[in-house]
Amino acid sequence: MKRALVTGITGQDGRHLSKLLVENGYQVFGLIRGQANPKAEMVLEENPAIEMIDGDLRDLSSLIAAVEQVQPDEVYNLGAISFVQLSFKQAELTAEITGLGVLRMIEAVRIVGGTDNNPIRFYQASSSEMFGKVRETPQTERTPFHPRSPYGVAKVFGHYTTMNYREAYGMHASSGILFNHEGPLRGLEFVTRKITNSLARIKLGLQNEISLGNLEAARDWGFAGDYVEAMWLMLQQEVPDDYVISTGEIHTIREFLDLAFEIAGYDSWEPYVRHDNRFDRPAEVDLLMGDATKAKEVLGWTPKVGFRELVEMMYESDLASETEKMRRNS
Ligand code: NAP
Ligand code: G4F
Repeated sequence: MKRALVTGITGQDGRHLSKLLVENGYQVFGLIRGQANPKAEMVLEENPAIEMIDGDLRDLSSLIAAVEQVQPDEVYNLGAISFVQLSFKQAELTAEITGLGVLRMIEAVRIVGGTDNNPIRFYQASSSEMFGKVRETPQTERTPFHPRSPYGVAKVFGHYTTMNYREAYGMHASSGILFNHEGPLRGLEFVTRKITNSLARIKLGLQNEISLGNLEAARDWGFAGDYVEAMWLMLQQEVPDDYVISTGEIHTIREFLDLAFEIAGYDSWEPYVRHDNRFDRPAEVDLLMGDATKAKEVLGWTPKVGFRELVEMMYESDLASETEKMRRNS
């Protein structure tokens, strides 16, 4: 039975990935930070086979202890401050966790090492935010980086650290440069889930409007369940490498609103959406669009869920959960 250690197991991707790994016959260990982290229980309810290990990406000794205890075949480093807007307000903490956290995690893997025949394989959750003010469209593994937020800067550090450990120590370390991926497990702070959840609440008469920032930004949105398969495939390759994971299709926030409100049975979203400059960013990423040709050719990976299906899935899930909450409260 293969053993995997997953940081960020309580996040969107951690929940999808741990499900996939358990289905693939792995024993899964999740790194959990803090005292009595309430999200750990939620993950265990979903997936009782997971074992939780204490550790924090700010604390190298806890990471070494976790790797020593688990003796993993594979480590997936998903833990991060991942919300771009928060990274402007907590830039130092973002550098500490999203940036230096990668160095600590991969250093723990290097120190513990695994056996010569079976070295520990490492996955780093890199991001399309590294492309920022994009130099070309679509973006590939060779597109230069130009990050636009403390989060993007920290991810560039983590990306180059992973590459450096691969080159310097011959480690099996790969980075997935993942474009935005969403789904019902997405945090409510991200724009897609904020829209589908607010829309469900509007439909049920629980809220009147949605406050949003810049509606002109365009993103290449895929389904998180598809993207974690790519993470796993990267670590099954003989040779470690970096891969762009994306759909190649872009939509603006405006287009996301068009489709979501149409699915919910409204003629127009305009009466329900208000601009609030608290959601504008000091520096914006206007457009991200990935070219995942390499992932298709080498990993055999392609996304399965399309844009309409994704928006429908998120809206239907929010409508069901908000209806259930209403029923419980009445
Ligand atoms: P997410 O839902 O925000 O989850 C972040 C996870 O990081 C949570 O489990 C959180 O744990 C953990 N974490 C935060 N600080 C930590 C610390 N000090 N030590 C250990 N763990 C810590 O993020 P996601 O959407 O699943 O994304 C997973 C990874 O992929 C992140 O690195 C993100 O930056 C990257 N990424 C995401 C996307 C995307 O579109 N989703 C695209 C590209 C890259 P707590 O429960 O304790 O808070
Ligand atoms: O949903 P977002 O917050 O995602 P963003 O900034 O693209 O970052 C996500 O994807 C990255 C991959 O490219 C990940 F690395 C990162 O961890 C995260 O998962 O914002 C998307 C767009 C932005 O242009 C933002 O300005 O939506 C715009 N937006 C407009 N109004 C808003 C809002 N974003 C949020 N979160 N909330 C709003 O009210």
